[in-house]
Amino acid sequence: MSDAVYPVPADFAAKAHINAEKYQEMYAASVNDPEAFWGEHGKRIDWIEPFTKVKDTNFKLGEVSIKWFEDGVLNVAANCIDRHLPTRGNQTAIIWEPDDPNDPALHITYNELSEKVNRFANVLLSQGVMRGDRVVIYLPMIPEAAYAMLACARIGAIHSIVFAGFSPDALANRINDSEAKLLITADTAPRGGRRTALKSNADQALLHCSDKVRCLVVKHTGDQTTWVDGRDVDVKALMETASPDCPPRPMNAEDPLFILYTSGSTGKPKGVVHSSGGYLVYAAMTHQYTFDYHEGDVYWCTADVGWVTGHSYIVYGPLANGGTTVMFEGVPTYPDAGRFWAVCEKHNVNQFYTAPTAIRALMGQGNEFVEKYDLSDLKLLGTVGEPINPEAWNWYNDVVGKGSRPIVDTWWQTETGGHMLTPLPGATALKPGSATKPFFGVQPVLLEPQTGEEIHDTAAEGVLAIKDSWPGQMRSVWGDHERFEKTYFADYHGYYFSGDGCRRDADGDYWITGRVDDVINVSGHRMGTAEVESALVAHAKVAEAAVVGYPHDIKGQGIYCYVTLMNGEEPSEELRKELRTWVRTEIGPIAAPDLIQWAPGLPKTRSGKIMRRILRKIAEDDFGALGDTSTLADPSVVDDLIENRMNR
Ligand code: 6R9
Repeated sequence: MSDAVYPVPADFAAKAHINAEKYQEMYAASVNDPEAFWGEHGKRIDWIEPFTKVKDTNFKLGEVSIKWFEDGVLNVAANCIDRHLPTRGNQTAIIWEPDDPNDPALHITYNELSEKVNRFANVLLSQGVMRGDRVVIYLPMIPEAAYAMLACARIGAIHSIVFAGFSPDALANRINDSEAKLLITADTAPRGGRRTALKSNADQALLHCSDKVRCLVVKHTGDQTTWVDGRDVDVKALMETASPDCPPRPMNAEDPLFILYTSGSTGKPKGVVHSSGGYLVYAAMTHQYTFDYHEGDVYWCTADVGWVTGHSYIVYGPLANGGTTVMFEGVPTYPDAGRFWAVCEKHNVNQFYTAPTAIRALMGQGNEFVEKYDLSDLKLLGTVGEPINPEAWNWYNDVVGKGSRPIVDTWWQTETGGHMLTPLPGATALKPGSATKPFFGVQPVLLEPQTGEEIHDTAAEGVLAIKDSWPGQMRSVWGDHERFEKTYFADYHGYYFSGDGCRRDADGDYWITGRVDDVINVSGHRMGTAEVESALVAHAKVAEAAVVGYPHDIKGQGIYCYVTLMNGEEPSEELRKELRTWVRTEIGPIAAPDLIQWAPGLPKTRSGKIMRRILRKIAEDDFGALGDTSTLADPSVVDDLIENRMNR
């Protein structure tokens, strides 16, 4: 924790959309009269039929229902493209920076984006994709990913992006859960000089899906792939002959725009459903105000479109605002640890948004990688995905920002659609490690974890919940509204429960302390420990497994696995490697265990529940504070685990 406070630079405040006074005034208006506030701000996007109702939301368990602008009619793609054409058709919409810095970058204008998206949309129609159909997108960071998203939005299809780092199994599960009609993938995906065989992953996944699922393939690298006639379709070839004109389909505000699967505390990822109208209003408004985005700025978010950050802050928010957004195919350390800064210099980036894990990794490589480049166009820096430790914040501030660029630490979730707690750079004093204050319309509360009572003292700690709805909120879990209610509205009645713990200081600034459920955050990626456990126990030699997070210098949290082997199986280094590879192929490389401890037994209560609290403490090498172990069935198990712990 750090006590430093960085006031808003006066010159920044003078030019910013929102200064301190305006924040106070608008925030008060947003919570005192949400109808009036959002009725006004809902007009920031174009409506084919204007809405007459603003808000109809209910957090009561059993009746949870969230609707914004419900009788409004719009098209999201038209908002991100068509409405900009008369004034900025020749302005760059997307700057695409390839993995290999020697390959040319692309500058895609709004006119060009329009043509590509229209053609892509016509290809989707020609494949029989209709309004409301699900389309799974399994693409790397190439312009076609944005074209595919916007093409779906144009015809009213619901996209579901699966991160290109996920395994064939994970992909198949998501195709099946959403009952998708179509999969869009690419031949191979270059990243950091290596190539991932995406199409071959897709082939494997499709073995487990209905044979009606078609596969559109973007020939990106031209690498050889298998080809199934009648199922596989060359998108680029079809786009060439498709009409460049596809009228945007009028959609209701509450029609789903996309599904995005995310990890929770139980085994199966949830399909988070986002709306068209409320989501777009919220993504656009947060993008403009949090990053203080101005006409003509070049903005870069380094996330992948496979995560929610890529949805809201590479594609929908920036394009709805008529901005210029950078899309980067590569990784921060290829060809060397200066790549981010080389790209910032090359494209004159004004706002730069990344994850703490990337900052920590680059910080260890030395300042010369940053200092080589001219970063004078940078006006603002941002972070997202996990708490940022003060060392990383200070390095980001001093070395990258030269001590003069505000850093916005944005707390939000797949479920929230957009920023919830964040400084507004012209309005909010910064504190390293704090996401500071709520965005307009967001009413955070701290609840007593046991009783669920709202804590009214300013300085306090509790679980973070949100009172009342905001337009970007998720609407449901795909195909399972009951699970939506149970996950977010059952533990604490009348609130949206975030799953995060949080502290509020005497100034009313919020500090996220991390998840309070069985979700871990590895390099800013959310993972349910239960998912890793079910992958492990699916291995023939594993009898039982328990997975927890532990502090990791670069990743924030690492994956610590306690594994009990089947009778007769012998632990070995080889088996450790085998299990690691196993989990990688079951879920994907991001889920690969960091540490595997052989556990002859796991600490359990007499009723057979694994006591994760204890396992967490051992993994944190903090076993002096194990707390109450009196309910353990066999306390001697714990001594053995401590004795053989991996993280000392
Ligand atoms: C956008 C995104 C959400 C979880 C969230 C929290 C953690 C995100 C954070 C942060 C501290 C921040 N988180 N931003 N923790 N400070 N600025 O990351 O969505 O992948 O759904 O993860 O990430 O624990 O609950 P998602």
